[in-house]
Amino acid sequence: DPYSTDPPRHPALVINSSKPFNGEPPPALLTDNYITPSALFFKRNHLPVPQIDPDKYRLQIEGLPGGAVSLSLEDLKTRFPKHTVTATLQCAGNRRSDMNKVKQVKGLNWGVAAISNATWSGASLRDVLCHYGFGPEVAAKAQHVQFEGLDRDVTGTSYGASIPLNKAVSEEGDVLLAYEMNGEDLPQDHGYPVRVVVPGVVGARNVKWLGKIVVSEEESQSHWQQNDYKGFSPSIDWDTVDYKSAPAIQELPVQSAITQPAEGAVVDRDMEEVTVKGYAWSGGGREVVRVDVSLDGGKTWHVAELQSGEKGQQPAPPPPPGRAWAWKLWEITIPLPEGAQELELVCKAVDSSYNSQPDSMAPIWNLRGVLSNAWHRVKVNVK
Ligand code: MTE
Ligand code: MO
Repeated sequence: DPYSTDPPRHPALVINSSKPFNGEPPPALLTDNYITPSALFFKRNHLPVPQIDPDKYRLQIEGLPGGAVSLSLEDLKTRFPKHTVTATLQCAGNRRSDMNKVKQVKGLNWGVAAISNATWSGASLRDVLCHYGFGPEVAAKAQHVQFEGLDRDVTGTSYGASIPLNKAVSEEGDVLLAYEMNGEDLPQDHGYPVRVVVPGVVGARNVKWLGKIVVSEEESQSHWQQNDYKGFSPSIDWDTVDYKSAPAIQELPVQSAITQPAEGAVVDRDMEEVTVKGYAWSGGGREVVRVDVSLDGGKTWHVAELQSGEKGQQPAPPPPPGRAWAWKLWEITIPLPEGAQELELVCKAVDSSYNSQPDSMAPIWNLRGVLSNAWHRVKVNVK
């Protein structure tokens, strides 16, 4: 069993698949912390977790003028300054279960918690590439930076993905070769000893157990770059889909979800009010500027209070424009409408480009169930 050496996991995780391991925290736990504890951070593995000896670990870099480079973990830690970034990771399939309710899609049936927020530290990818010869001549030719993981399937193929070169080398891109998560060595499930953190970009490009970086004219040819993680029209089915016709997902659209109360929960009428909590985030460094919450299915709205730090602590300083990589938690307490027996709670977020979420899933339905970001709706009973 290639999974027998997988690490132990937190028992609270809701398991979507155990081999490979895919799990998410219960929604109410997710928003208890601004920085998700690593043990509760959602885990999305396509393959067995590789066992990597840190003393033997090498990171190969190809496609730079000086020829191939091979770095040890020690090299990465000592030759380059350590940068720290707080960034939210979201799987392309987060909230797939809501899309599944419209019509069956293919993929893991994620709830609302295939998203988490952590503080990552490591070398800046830009620093490393520039140190080994990245410059205008390379930029004139290359357009992508490919990443290969050290996890392999039975045929020996490893997980792979790529990002646009601009994102990789821009000073404002904040892409990390991370060796720490929340102030500790990366946990095994999250890519020990090194993973790429591409803030603002879909989880799938944040390659774990990083073995190789290739600066190239082409995108990664991996299955996960070419034939997965792309969006299509609702009318496209498995007979008509042409994966070449759509671009690989990079930046994600604006997203929000309610984490409390849960679907079907009972709200006590005597309390005379209800508290609703959740998270909101947008891709590409666009900051969430507002979250609207409704108790009546979207007829009337209330503006939630946004939180960007642990509760009761000093909020994080506002990020520079275009570099809002971390989510916002939000909360609001609203008086119960008189006589209401059932409430349809709804949330929707607005980002700094004034993008907002679509009101329903059907028009954004796609066969793989990705980019599932319609208004989140939760029904509760008042008793
Ligand atoms: N990297 C490798 N090497 N193997 C993987 O299976 N899964 C990707 C990405 N990087 C994956 C990977 C996907 S689809 C997501 S959503 C994120 O890792 C999940 O990261 P996490 O497990 O740290 O939450
Ligand atoms: Mo993912």
